[in-house]
Amino acid sequence: MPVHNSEIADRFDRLADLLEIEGANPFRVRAYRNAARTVRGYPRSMADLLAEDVDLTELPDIGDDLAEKIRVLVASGELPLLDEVEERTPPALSELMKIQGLGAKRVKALHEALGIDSLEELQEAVDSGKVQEVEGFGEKSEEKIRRRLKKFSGSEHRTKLVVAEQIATPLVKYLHKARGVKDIVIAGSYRRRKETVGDLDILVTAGSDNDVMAHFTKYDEVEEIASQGETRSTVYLRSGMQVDLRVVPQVSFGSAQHYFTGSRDHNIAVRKLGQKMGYKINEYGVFDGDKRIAGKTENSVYKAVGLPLIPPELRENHGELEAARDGRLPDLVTLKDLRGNLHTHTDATDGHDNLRAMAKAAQEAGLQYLAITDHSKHLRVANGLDEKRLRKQLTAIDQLNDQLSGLRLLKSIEVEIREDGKLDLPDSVLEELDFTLCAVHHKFDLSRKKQTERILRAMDSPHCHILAHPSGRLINRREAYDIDLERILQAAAERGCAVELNAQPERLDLTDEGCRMARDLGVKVSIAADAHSTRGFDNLRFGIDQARRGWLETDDVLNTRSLRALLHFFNR
Ligand code: DGT
Ligand code: CA
Ligand code: CA
Repeated sequence: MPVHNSEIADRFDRLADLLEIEGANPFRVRAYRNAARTVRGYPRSMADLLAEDVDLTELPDIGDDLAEKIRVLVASGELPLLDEVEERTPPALSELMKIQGLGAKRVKALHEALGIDSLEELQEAVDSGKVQEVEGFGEKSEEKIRRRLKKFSGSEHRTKLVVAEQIATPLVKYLHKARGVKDIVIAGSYRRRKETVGDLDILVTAGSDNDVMAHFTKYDEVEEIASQGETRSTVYLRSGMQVDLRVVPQVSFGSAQHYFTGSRDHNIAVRKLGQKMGYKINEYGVFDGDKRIAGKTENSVYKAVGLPLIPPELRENHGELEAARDGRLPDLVTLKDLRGNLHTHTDATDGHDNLRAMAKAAQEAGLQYLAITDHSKHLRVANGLDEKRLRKQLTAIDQLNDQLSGLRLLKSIEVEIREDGKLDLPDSVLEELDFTLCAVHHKFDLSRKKQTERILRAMDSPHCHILAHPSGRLINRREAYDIDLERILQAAAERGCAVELNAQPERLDLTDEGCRMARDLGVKVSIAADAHSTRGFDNLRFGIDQARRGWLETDDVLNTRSLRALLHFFNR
């Protein structure tokens, strides 16, 4: 039974949590967390790589010891060190650490003072006001924990799209082997390319003599069969993911796709439109009385209600029906439209590969320009560049540009925005760059007012061309810092500053709504891989998904421009 990347990553994260509670060496803790991140985000499964004899130490953050642990995990499903550490830690403490802001120390303090061992007990303690009486906690921190507990219970069971893909892809491949299968579509939020999905909704068409359901429930990864019927079954996989599978008749395939892609609100709005025309619309078809007038294709469903096909990413009932009716549907940006990438790290800071390797990978990804944006000096953990090291890199870029054809390297830096809004490097060196990418990586807990002003001040600098990952959130892991995004985007529009849609699948920052706000305010968006290795350019497709959910067209996206037009934009 193959072990999923997400399972391996979860074990490493858990090990890191437990070690942290024990007060282990922080570098050791961080090593496991970094490894977890690498494995979780990796586009291919560790099991496949090992089967192909790939040396895992070539992956970022994976040394000999971790490579060996992964090998044992894949071979046996065991991580013996984790078992050892589990045995000596009080149970359920690591569960508590998933509440943001409750690090190992505070979990330990709550455990020792109140005997809290579980989320339920923590909730009770918060409800009865006991937490604020513990030394080191107060009314404010109790309130914070209360809010986070609430959020936590909501986000816990949603899976990041990239992880859902890793789970869905082999399943679909397996389903294709069932007898009599014709088409397979993953519908639901997955098809709408939402940043997280609650469960997978799979639709299959098949001949009458098929064994789809029996085949499905026999899948290796199935942990529990919640229900099994002739046309519908629900299972839970070992990853925890729920999968609903339906076998639908060919004549209804379009209607089923439409219905199960959702969203629910979009469906209801389409059904109302149909009702006005005297039609009944459901997952089996569009009916005029008893007569089925559409349903074989999705196109036929929309056509029946007088609309063009609406792309799945827009189906949230956020104005897409009106836009379709008025012929104003956006011509959504596609991956092919991207000509370059404006956020890249090399091994000069926290990237894994050198300048030349990154350039080569960008060429292979079909890009025409690539901006090198290593970190600046304030970010010591990432070995940020000071003026001297940056200048050295600029010379290296000049030299490499002389040798390259078809790709132009752009000089830039991901410069830290300090707490007071000043940029982390002097103007004299920023002036030498093609453009500057500005970012917040510390002091996340400023008040909304202060945080917003900090960023506005940074944007006052003539050197702030793009604001990187504007909210700082990490999906399911770290909340956005508190900012007035609308005000920031308005200021960006006034100053001709662009904002980034960071395409790392755990960031996707701007959100879909943020993209739409940027578009409405006329702010250009840079869809950026934030590549930390040669494989990082694959992130761009997740950025495109999110951008499409945010209604972005080619012209709204900065890095669809030709090099010339791009440089012109930076010379505003
Ligand atoms: P998720 O799984 O929470 O990420 O979100 P969805 O959109 O995949 O929702 P899910 O799995 O509950 O249902 C899949 C689709 O089925 C949903 O997008 C629309 C359709 N659907 C489910 N329940 C209803 C309903 O009560 N009315 C209508 N019209 N459609 C529904
Ligand atoms: Ca779903
Ligand atoms: Ca479902």
